[in-house]
Amino acid sequence: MASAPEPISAPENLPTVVVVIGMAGSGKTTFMQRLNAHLHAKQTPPYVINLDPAVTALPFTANIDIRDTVNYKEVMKQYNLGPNGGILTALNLFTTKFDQVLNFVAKRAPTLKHILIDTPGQIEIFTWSASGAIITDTLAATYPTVVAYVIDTPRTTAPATFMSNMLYACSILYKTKLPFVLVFNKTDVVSHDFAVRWMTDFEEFQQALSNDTTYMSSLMNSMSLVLDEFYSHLKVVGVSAVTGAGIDEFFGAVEEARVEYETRQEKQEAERQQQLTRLMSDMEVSKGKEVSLNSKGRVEDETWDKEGDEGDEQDDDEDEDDEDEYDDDEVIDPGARYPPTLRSAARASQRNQDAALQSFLAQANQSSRMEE
Ligand SMILES: Nc1nc2c(ncn2[C@@H]2O[C@H](COP(=O)(O)OP(=O)(O)O)[C@@H](O)[C@H]2O)c(=O)[nH]1
Ligand SMILES: [Mg+2]
Repeated sequence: MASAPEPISAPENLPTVVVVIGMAGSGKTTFMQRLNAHLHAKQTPPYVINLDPAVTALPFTANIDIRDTVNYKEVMKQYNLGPNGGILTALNLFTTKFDQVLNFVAKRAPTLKHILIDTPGQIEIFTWSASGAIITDTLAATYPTVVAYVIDTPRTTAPATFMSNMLYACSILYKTKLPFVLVFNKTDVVSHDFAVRWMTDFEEFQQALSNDTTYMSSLMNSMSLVLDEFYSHLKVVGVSAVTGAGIDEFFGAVEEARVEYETRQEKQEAERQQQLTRLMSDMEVSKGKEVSLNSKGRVEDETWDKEGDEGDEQDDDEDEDDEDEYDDDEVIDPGARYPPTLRSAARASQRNQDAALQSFLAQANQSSRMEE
């Protein structure tokens, strides 16, 4: 049986994982090659993982290649599947061994700055499969992980294509919940300036839409309002995987995204600690006795007297504010024997009983007077 990954060094020494995702043909693999070459030139070679079982020739050397483990064409034959089913099944089979991949990575992690991951050509095979989620989640549980969403800039110049690409990116952001860098690739063909303008200036996008007279344009009009919020969480860079333009900016954005990941982790850790402290203090308060919780899940009041023989002075004082109708002069508080959450109901019930008793006594008095 495979063993769990070995513990790794301090968090600040952990390498950043960059998961490269994007539509088929957007240039993920070429971009990977460019990143790999760039990091080699900087004397900080990355650890490279290829998760695309259908790529025929990889332009870089991968440390781990899915094709060494599964042959997707064999998978197609064996399970009688088409190409997409074959790729998906190959990825699923590979994921069953992903703990071993994590072990390999963990051994090398102390000497690394980056781990680069190329994903299958067809985006949905990675983003909408259980395997894709398992792979990103297990990596993100240990390493600072960033998604690089690669966009084919020359094919995104039409407002409708731009919008659908952004919606797809948005769905991946919410699915992975990881820091996100939008990479406008192929800027050697078309500059990504138009995209930046559309993302920062709502009116400019509206202007571009006004040339589109189809029924789609009104839908996109409202969608662009929704996406405004999404754009504010993004880091955008324009690159050319072929010429190498913008790669430094890309690594700058990855660093920012790493900081974002760490801040989020610290916040989550602080929340976990807070909950634990609260739990410990609640356990200390109750000492194994039954306690009542308020709507925030906190122990309501540790001093309530379960037996109710003697009402707790201080306790009653505290309750005065929220019991404005209640008569403070009464000697015995009917609510005192109940846990705080039930007190006002108990008091109301007692008041009803008192009123019924009063009216019964009044009637009895009247009838006895009549008899006299
Ligand atoms: N002009 C130009 N072409 C690119 C660039 N990046 C990738 N390509 C081309 O886009 C096509 C698809 O690239 P590939 O990396 O296989 O895309 P993938 O399916 O996302 O992995 C190839 O023909 C690449 O040569 C770029 O920056 N500029
Ligand atoms: Mg590829």
